[in-house]
Amino acid sequence: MTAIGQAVPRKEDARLLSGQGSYVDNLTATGMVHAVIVRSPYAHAALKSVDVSKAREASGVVAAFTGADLAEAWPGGLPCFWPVSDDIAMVKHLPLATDKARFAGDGVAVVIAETRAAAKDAAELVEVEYEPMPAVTDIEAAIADGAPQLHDDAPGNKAFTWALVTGDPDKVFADAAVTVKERYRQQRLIPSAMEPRGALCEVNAAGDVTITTSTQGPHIMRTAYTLVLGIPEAKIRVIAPDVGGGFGSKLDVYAEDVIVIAAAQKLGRPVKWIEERSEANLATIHGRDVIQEIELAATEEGKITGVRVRLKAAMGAYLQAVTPGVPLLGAWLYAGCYDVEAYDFHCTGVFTNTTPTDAYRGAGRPEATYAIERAIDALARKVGKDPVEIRRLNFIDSFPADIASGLQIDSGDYHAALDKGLELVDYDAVRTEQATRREGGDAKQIGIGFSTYVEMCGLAPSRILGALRYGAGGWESISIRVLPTGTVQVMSGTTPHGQGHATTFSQIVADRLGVDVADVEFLSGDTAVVPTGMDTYGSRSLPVGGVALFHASEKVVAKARDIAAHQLEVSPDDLDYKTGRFSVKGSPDKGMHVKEIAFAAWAAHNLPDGMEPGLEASFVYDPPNFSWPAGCHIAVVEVDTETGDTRLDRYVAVDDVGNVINPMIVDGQVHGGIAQGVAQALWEEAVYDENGTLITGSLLNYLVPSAAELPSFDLDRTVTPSPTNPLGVKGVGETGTIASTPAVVNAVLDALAPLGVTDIDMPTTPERVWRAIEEGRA
Ligand code: MCN
Repeated sequence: MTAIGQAVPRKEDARLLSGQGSYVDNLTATGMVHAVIVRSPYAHAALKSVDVSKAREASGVVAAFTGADLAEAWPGGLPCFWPVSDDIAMVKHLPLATDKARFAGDGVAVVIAETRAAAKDAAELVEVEYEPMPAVTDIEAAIADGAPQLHDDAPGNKAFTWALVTGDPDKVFADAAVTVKERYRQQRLIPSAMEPRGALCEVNAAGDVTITTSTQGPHIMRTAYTLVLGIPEAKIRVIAPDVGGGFGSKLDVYAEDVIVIAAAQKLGRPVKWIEERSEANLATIHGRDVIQEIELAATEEGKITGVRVRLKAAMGAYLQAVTPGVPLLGAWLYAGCYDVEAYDFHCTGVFTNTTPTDAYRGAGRPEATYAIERAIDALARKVGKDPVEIRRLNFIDSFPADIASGLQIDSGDYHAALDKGLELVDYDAVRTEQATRREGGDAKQIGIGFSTYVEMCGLAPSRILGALRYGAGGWESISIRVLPTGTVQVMSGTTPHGQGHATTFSQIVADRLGVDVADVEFLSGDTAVVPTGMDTYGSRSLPVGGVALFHASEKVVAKARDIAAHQLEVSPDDLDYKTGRFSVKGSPDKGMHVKEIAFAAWAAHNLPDGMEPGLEASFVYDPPNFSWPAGCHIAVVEVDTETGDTRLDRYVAVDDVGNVINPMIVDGQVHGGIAQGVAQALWEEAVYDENGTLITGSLLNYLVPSAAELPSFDLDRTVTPSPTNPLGVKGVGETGTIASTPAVVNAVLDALAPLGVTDIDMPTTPERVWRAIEEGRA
């Protein structure tokens, strides 16, 4: 039985589910002290003075530092790796502010004490003289005349402009029989990983720095810490222990990590910082916060010919690691899975007095998918077509497909996914039930909404990243070593934070080398064990790292073939290979298993002349293209038209992620993704008051759904293997989040259609639904 494609139970679960995980806050070190950050309560305020002298004298306090005290440690401040355009304002971002605070939560001092409680108490004694300034949290207000200015070197709060234009959009729009123009607001979201961030830094007498941090990117962090703090890369070890979720938010180079390193260097003692939940809401990056204008040009029947998009994207107060690049990750997808001639995308990045934004699950692609999937429904209404019919009319249906925005989709079958979705949801029955309720004038109306999405993941071909000015490559590196007894070590550059890599990567090796999944040891997340890698984001681990693993396995098989041929005294070409065993062609009983070959390679008693002992190989894989998952998501909602209360009744998802390594893990990824996308549609929203204070500062007022709020999902798949990699796989980590949000909002609007409602902002809270109904009736 081949290991690939099996629902192998997750190897990591016995340990994690029995509470034996080891997260940063479980760790301790001899002589360890605790850091607490003093944060600005003001969204915008000049720092007249920061006085830590009283805090320094408090009981249990070891040290207290202002930004000025540590300024020499980080001369250039925190990095942004994605200067997307010539006009970008690469504003300085210091780990501890010295001139002014630019968002509520900006750090201004750090207090370090023997216990966390003592540090927290002493933090209250830090005296900061703030001169509050007017703050601006709204994107359009920030670029209006007379708005408060965040940075001297970003006039008008403009961070950058960026455009992608193909074909002749002006002509296409001038010639269009029909156009629709819509405006959407992507609300601000808080990533809310189960484990908040945390870091523990130890520095030994030789100046070697070991930082254990809750990160998705230990390798990127090591390079970043070198760039920020000037410590040679060879003297920094970064360990990502068990990491309790990230959703993109743990990919950043955060102030607190840099602060604990600088403090540990100064004090010669291990320093730990653990984020509280309310701090996580304030100081870990936020997602989305974009205003979208989308215009479609179409024929009378509704065949789309052109797409025009104008985006205004909030950066927040500073540029974090890839903040300006997030809109670009969606820039190619505003025509969705539809065949169009002309494309016109413009984006403006805007600074506001808010927590910096950055990549949050889907990063740019949920925004694009939301805009096109809502706009195509608007077009369907205008030309009088059913949402299913209009999608079919516009689907790209020949692959590989060169799309209007300039890239190439590897493979797909969009009709097949839609067909399956319609069957699963029983479309006709839902429409019949809807008609009955509408005719009966029921208070509770139902709506059905579609999202036929395509996304680009598996980040990314390095030369495309280079063309887009991203600061790093998109390759992935992996090594495998077959130990003398035949167990296999995998040293992976990508590191999991909930995705089950230990299991799926073991399946890939087990399949190629004919060993048990249990015989594979998966190592990752420690730069001393795995020195190179590009880490985990953009649903890349399988389509980039997993493919590197496949190629490394092939190298091992090739070497094993040479050893087997030598020992069996035949030519390598005279050997057949099947799941771990070489056999002599025509004499199947005569053969050797990879396990025996591993021992022979280790003992090295009888190897071909000049061959290196050992059975191991490395591979660095740079993908030739993104991978392009697609599918059809369908939501059925029930809306109480008297109260505005909306309930998600049913959810059908048919995804195509190419070949699947582990269907259970893939389903789990889709489940989590859908939950997050539905949450954006129905519940989650980060809200600031007019002074820039975050009102949704805790989980009491920021509604992250639990299983109880969600129905059981009906999942299915279609499979069009990716032709660009030998495993035929595409990523799955973000598909659910990318697809689900517009399906739900389209369903809400479908339910309200007879009441004259054609637009609603997210989240579609009962109040918003009720108001939309009132306005529709007016
Ligand atoms: N897989 C598979 N067959 C496929 C595709 C994937 O078996 N055709 C498996 C992979 O081998 C891997 C998992 O599914 O075990 C996810 O793979 P992939 O799509 O490559 O995504 P990554 O591992 O690179 O994970 C990143 C992705 C992103 S970008 C976010 S955000 C996200 C996500 O994963 N954050 C998560 N899923 C998350 N899941 C958890 N529990 N926590 C998070 O923070």
